Parts: sequence; structure tokens; C-alpha cells
Amino acid sequence: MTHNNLFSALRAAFPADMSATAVETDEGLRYSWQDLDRATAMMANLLQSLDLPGGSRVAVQVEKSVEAMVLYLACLRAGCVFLPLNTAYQSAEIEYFIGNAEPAVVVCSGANFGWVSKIAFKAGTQHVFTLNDDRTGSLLERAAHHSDQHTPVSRQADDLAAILYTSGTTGRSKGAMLTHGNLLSNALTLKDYWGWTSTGGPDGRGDVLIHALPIFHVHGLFVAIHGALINGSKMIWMAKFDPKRVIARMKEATVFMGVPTLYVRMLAEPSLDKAAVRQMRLFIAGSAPLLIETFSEWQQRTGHTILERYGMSETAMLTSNPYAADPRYANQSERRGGTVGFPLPGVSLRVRGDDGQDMPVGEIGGIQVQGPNVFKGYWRMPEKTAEEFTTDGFFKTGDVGKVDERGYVTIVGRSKDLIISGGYNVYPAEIEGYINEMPGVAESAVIGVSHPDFGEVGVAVVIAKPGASLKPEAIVADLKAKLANFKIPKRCFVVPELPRNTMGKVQKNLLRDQYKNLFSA
Ligand code: MCA
Ligand code: AMP
Repeated sequence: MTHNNLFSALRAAFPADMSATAVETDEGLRYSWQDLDRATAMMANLLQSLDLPGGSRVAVQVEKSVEAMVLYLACLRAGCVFLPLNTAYQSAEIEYFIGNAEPAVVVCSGANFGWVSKIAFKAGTQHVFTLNDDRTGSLLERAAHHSDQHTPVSRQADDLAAILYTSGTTGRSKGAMLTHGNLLSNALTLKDYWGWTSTGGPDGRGDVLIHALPIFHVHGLFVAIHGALINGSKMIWMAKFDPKRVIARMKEATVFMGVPTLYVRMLAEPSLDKAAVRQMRLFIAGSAPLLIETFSEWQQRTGHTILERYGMSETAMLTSNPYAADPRYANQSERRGGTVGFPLPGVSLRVRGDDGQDMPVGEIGGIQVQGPNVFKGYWRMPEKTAEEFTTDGFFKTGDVGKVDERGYVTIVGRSKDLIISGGYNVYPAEIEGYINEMPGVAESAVIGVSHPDFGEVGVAVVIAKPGASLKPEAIVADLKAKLANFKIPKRCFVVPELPRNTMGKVQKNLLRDQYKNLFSA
């Protein structure tokens, strides 16, 4: 029985004409559906030839390429657990993930092989392969010796498909365990909810997705890739987001997904106009709040209303503005800016107060969710997992919001101390931990401040120890040497004291207020 393997479900949706184009890169490379089938088979056969124990993790830190997507699909096909890692992570970050997840296989770029393999072998990893974004590396060399025929390994819906690390407000990152069932249910729901089609479109074969997001997080890896594959839709594949290139290719596409920063950057391009988007059917935004200004400006410039949706690494997609009139909500087909729409079919969402009581319509509280898409728990952290679920099985998202009388969900804030910068999550506690260890630092506070491009960015406010002299540039330089670049505070201030409440707790809200106009024009 293989029908619960997510790969089998994706494979079953490949179109009858396997010679049609499945992926076309912006550089002009073309992969047919047959190419994808064969390449994933060869790589899955390679993985299986390693005789890995059941549930083995395959940790991957490589630049975006079609082959990197093939590796993800091959992991599913071979029954391995995929563990994607942001390419910006540096050695201390990678050391933690590999030490915590204990992957049997690590795949990295050739350029990083030296330091990554050292970390991996020290952690007991048996196999380290390389994969570069120019179709070279030992992984492809080894896969080339394997058969292009492969029967997907039998998986139950509850078996792990992927582990996605999300940072914690306290302590270290947690690995969110997502199952084949979680991911498949979400993919099928979105296919239906967003009206994916396999007819019409620019070449008569239905929807065409422009894929311009990184593939180490939920948005680019699951929402975008599963969305296209489970509908048998072609992808126009961009290794890196370039607003001019995306706009130029919209004439051949119908669907685009992006974090708000991508929309902000496209709006800055004069080439974005109604003619450029005439083939497009749907623009989807998520991963961070979409400003109402961006929503409205997009509407004016293109005539399209961005569909905003909300999700998490732990849950994949939870809510979405409607694509079309949903019979459950008569006449509620409007995509409302500033809201994240309705709970997706199958998702139960409730807003609870501090005492656990249900909040009335329109009142603010903590968002809790339940559904087939909600993860299995945090990797090897049963206590943390138990803490994040209510006794009746709802997951506490850490997001704060409300539901209006029509059922639209609005996120108004977060109870977790988290900054979302250009769609990437930055946990102040992690950055503060690094700053506090620097010589001469007494204390620090990292806060999120509005930013015209990234939506929000980190700013560090630091107190020196008595007699010590601290230079903000030196603090930033020190952080740059240790942490992924998107986590580096965009500004750093050394100040005499931090505002505190009567309990002595740092009042980050006052700091946020003080620095709120730092990046405004
Ligand atoms: C790059 N930089 C950033 C960010 N990205 N700073 C803050 N926040 C960022 N997101 C900085 C780098 O540190 C560097 O600074 C400089 O910008 C240039 O770096 P580069 O890599 O060239 O930047 P870019 O190519 O312009 O990248 C911007 C980007 C990228 C395209 C917006 O951040 C991006 O692809 N974001 C999407 C993230 C995403 O997919 N999130 C989905 C998560 P310096 O020069 O000083 O070193 S999934 C999720 O959240 C949930 C589940 C959901 O709902 O989807
Ligand atoms: P991640 O840990 O990367 O999965 O990020 C998940 C978090 O991103 C959620 O808990 C929200 O705080 C945030 N998020 C995702 N989509 C949206 C959205 N459309 N609006 C506001 N916040 C969002």
C-alpha cells in the first residue's frame, strides 16, 4: 500500500502527457513530467541503496535548483524525512540542527562541504553529499548510477515527511514534525479552495505558477510546489526573486505566491501594469502581514485583488481569503485586505482569552487551531509539544487575533516575541543571547521596527557594563560572523538604560514606540 505516501499522490496528478513541460527555469532549462519522475526515481533508489534505518532524516542546505526540489520529492518517495535548512545559516546554527536532528544523510553545496561535513560526521551522520545549483555534485553523480524506475515506499498518513525547524521564544529551535497526511490534506484543500485548473491558461494546459520563493520553508516548499504538482501544473522556476523577471514572465503564467516584500518590490517597478498581468488568475500573499497600502496599491495598478492567507511551519495553511464564493459563507467572496480570510475547510479555529474562555465575536484573544494539517509535535520535545496544545487538542499558535461577524479572521499581533522580516522569522531571544555574551555587554533588547521593504526588521538596544565602552558597529560585525544574515539587526544603539516596569521587566513596547519611525521616509 503506497497511497498514503505524499509522493504517490503528487505523482498520480502528473498529466497524461508526460512529455509536457513540468518545470521551466528562468534560464531556459526545461524538465518534462517524465524527467521529474525519472530523476526522483534515481535519487530515491540512491537513498534506498544506503540501507538507512526507517525514519532517517535527510538534512539539506543547498541553493535553490530544480535538482534540490527533486531531492525533496525523492526523500518522500524513498520514505525518508526531509529536513530543509536556510542557506543563510552559519556553522553554529547548522551545528545545532544537525546535532539535534541526527540526520543519516546531509546534502550541502560543494563550497560548504569542508565545514558542513565536519559538523555532520562529528554528529554521527554516515553520508554527506554535495549538490550545486549548476547540476553538479556527488549526489547527482551517484544517483546517475541508479535505475530510473522506483516504487514509492509505503507510508502511513501519520508517518513523518519533513521536519521544519522554527526558532523558539525561549531556548533553542524546535523541529516541527509534519506527516505525509498533514501535507497531503493541506495540498488537496488548497487545490480546491484556490480553484487550481488544468484547462485554459496561456498554453491551454491550465494554471502556470511562477515559483520565486526559497524552498527551505513552508511557503516555497509546500504551498507552492505541492500546489503546482498536485494540479499537474507547470512551474516557471526562478532561483532568486527578481521583480523585473517575475513581471516579465507573468504573460506566460496564471498564479504567483509571495511574501509581502515581494509585492512591495514589484510595485516599485514601472513595468507592473494591467497589461503585464493580463494572463494572471491569482496573486497570493502570506508569511507576514500584508499592509493595507500594498493591498490597495496592487489593486489599483493591476486590477487584481491579492488573496492573503495565514499559516505556520507547524500547521501549513490555516486560513485563506476566498478565491470564489464559498457556499459555506453565502455572498462572502470578497478578499478583504487586512484580514487572513476564513479557516480553511477542515480547520477549526477559535479565539481564546487568557483564562481559556472563548472570546465573543470581534474580541481579541489567542488563536488556537485543530485540523488534519496540524503537526505531530516537536522533534524529541514531548514536554514542549504538550505545552503548546490545549487539553482538548487545539494547537496554540502564539498569534493574537479576532474573528468578525462574517467569519473573517484578523491577526492583530503575536503573544510570542517574534519579528517577521521579509517573511523570515527572527527570534529576539536568540539575538539577545548572542549580544549578551559579548564582552562589555550588560544587557540587550532586540525589537521589531517597521521597515518599508522588509515589513519589519530587528533593532538592537544594548547596555554596556559599568566602565565598558561598546561600539554598535562592532556588535553588528560580531553578530554577522555568527548568525544568518537576515537575523542581523539593521541598527544597533548603545544606551544608558532600558525602560522597565515595576516588576523590573524590560518594556519592549516602549522601545518599539521610541524607534518606530527609524526607517520611515
Ligand atoms: C535578505 N536580507 C534580509 C532579508 N533577506 N534582511 C532582513 N530580512 C530579510 N528577509 C538582507 C541580507 O541580510 C543582506 O544584507 C541583504 O538583505 C541582501 O541579501 P539578499 O539575500 O541578496 O536579499 P534578497 O535576495 O533581496 O532577499 C530578500 C527576499 C528574501 C527576496 C525578500 O528575504 C526572501 O526570499 N524572503 C522570503 C522568505 C520566505 O519564503 N518566507 C516564507 C516562510 P547584508 O548585505 O547586510 O548582508 S514560511 C512561513 O512563514 C509560513 C509558514 C507561511 O505562512 O508561509
Ligand atoms: P513560521 O514560523 O515561519 O511558520 O511563521 C509562522 C508565523 O508567520 C505565524 O505564526 C504568523 O505569526 C505569521 N504569519 C503567516 N502568515 C501571516 C499573515 N498572512 N499575516 C500575518 N502573519 C502571518
